[in-house]
This record gives sequence, C-alpha cells and structure tokens, in this order.
Amino acid sequence: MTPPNKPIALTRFLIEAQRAGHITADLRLLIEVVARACKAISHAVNRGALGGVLGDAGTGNIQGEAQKKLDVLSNEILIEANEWGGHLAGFASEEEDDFVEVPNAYPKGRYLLLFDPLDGSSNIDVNISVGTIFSVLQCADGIDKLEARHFLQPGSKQVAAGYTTYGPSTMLVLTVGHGTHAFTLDRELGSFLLTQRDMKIPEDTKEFAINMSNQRHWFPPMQKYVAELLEGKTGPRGKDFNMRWVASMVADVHRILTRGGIFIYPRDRREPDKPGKLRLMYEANPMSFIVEQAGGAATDGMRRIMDIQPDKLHQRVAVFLGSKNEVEVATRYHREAGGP
Ligand code: P6P
Repeated sequence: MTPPNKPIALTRFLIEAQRAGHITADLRLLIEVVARACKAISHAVNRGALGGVLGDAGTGNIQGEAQKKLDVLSNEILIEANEWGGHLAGFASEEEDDFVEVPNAYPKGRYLLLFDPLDGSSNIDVNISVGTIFSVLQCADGIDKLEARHFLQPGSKQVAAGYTTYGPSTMLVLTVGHGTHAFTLDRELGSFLLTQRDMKIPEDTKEFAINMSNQRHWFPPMQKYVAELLEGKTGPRGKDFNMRWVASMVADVHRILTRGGIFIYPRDRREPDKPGKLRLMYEANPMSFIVEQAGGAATDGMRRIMDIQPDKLHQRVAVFLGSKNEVEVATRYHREAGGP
C-alpha cells in the first residue's frame, strides 16, 4: 500500500484518470509521450553552454522570429517522440509553418497535438526559466484527409492541456478537464511525481504581470486600468500592487497558478490590426484551460479566450488571465470602452 504522504507518479495518475473515464488509453499514451519528450528537453536545456545548444539556429519561423538552437531541437524532440505512437493524426507547432501530418509509415489516431516547443526561448542565453506549452484537440470522426481547418477549434474543445517549466526544478502542470495538477521531475527516478493536486488560483491579487515598456502604445482602457494599479492604496483600487514580468509566459503563469496574479499581453497601437503578441492555439488556449481549471479566468479583454473560434493556425490574441476577480476588472474596463 502506497504511504499517504508518498507522491504518486504521473503514470499512476493517468491510469487512475483513465479508470475514472476522464481520459482514453490513447490520450494517456499521448500525455506520457509528451512528458517523456519534456524530460529530454529539460536535459538539453539544463546542459546549457555545456551542451553546445545555446544561441541562434540561424533560421526563422513563420512568426518572423529568429529561432534558437533549442527551439529547433525541442520541436524535433516533440515530433519524433509522438509521430510513431498511433495516437495522433497530426501536429501544429509554433516552429512549423503549416500543420504536420503523421507520416504514412505510422498508424494514425484521433488526437491533434499543438505546441510551443520552447516558449520564452529569448531567455535561454541568460539562464532564465523557459517552458513547453501543449494543447490537445480531437479530430472530427471519419475524416480521410487531415487539413488545417481540422485544427481550427475553439479552446473549449481541448481535451487536455499542459506546460512544462524548466526552472530551478522541472515541473509539468496538466489538466484533462478535472482540475489542474503539478508534477515535479525526480531526476534520479526519471519520473514526474504529483506534488500539487488540484491547484487553486486565489480569486483576488495584488500582483500584475505586464511589459510596462509598452505603456505609451496602449489603448485607453489599458492606460486607465494600469494607472489605477499604480495609484495603489490612495487610488480607486484602495490597495498597493506589486509587479513581476519574466518575459517567459510559462514562468509568469506558473507563479500566478501558485500565488495568484494577473498576466496581461494586450494589443497596442504599434500594430492595431494585430490582436496581440501571443498565439491563440498553442499559448493562450492551453494556458486558459489550465487557469480556468484552477478557478481562474482568461479573456482577450472582451470575451472568454476559450470561446474564440479560430480562423488561422498561428493567429494571435490579447491575453488577460489569472485571478478571477482581477481579470473581471480589466475585462470590464475594456467592455465599457467598447473594446481595446
Ligand atoms: P516581450 C516569449 O517570447 C513570449 O512569447 C512569452 O513567453 C512572453 O510572455 C512574451 O513573449 C514576452 O514578450 O514583448 O515582453 O518580450
């Protein structure tokens, strides 16, 4: 009998979730394979300069961003780990221009895996936490040829989502729609062990995360909202606020999951036609699922992120997520103004 205070491994957690009918055997396999790939990425990231994988790859992605060597390596690790298992129909990655179909050499399954293989990679060369973000959708039944449109489902259709943060410890945070749970990598065992079951984000907060250097570009609702935070106790909010910005979404979201807060990446005047910097399908949607399952909220300033019907694989979205009551304040300001 497992002693009550001994953490269970991810494998047991997933078997129990399957036994409870929360996931299928194929989804269990998918999550275990992604977790195994994240262990390999963690090893490469932790090698740092010793692994010869720092610096730029000399290539760019469809976002027009220079790829780091670890971006490319992490992407390859995730694709190679998942393509043979028979659980997937295809992938979509921040580092791939279009979706990637499972090669015909392998059996195909019904799941679609979308991921940012190494988010925050500009922080790698300065040894700041980075992470992998993933989202799982299901294919419509009976399709004979996978197309991009099969990926274009709202975040509410996700059957699983998670991230792995490569920080002081490597942690996998996962939801399959029944709460949000955190696993810590035990490097000696090589297993992710359940260290936080059913995480809950405090509904209120005194901490916000935003890149303040963009303030002059923000639209009026953002200006008003942040100005009131900065007025602190003597202002309309009646309390002082603290600010954090890691510039690594996984690190900022993990802090918010752990102690509360609001994470904001709004649209701004620099490119008014661009709804924001972050990508809907493999950053905002999985993080929104994780946050909502922990009692938090996630909007684009006007509506629930997971209600957005996507029309492009790499489309961007404004993100307001975290402590429920704080996200509601920021969202109210935008709705009252009729939009950003
Ligand atoms: P900025 C990393 O590049 C990222 O996509 C997120 O992880 C992070 O929250 C954001 O961009 C940081 O953006 O403009 O502050 O560098």
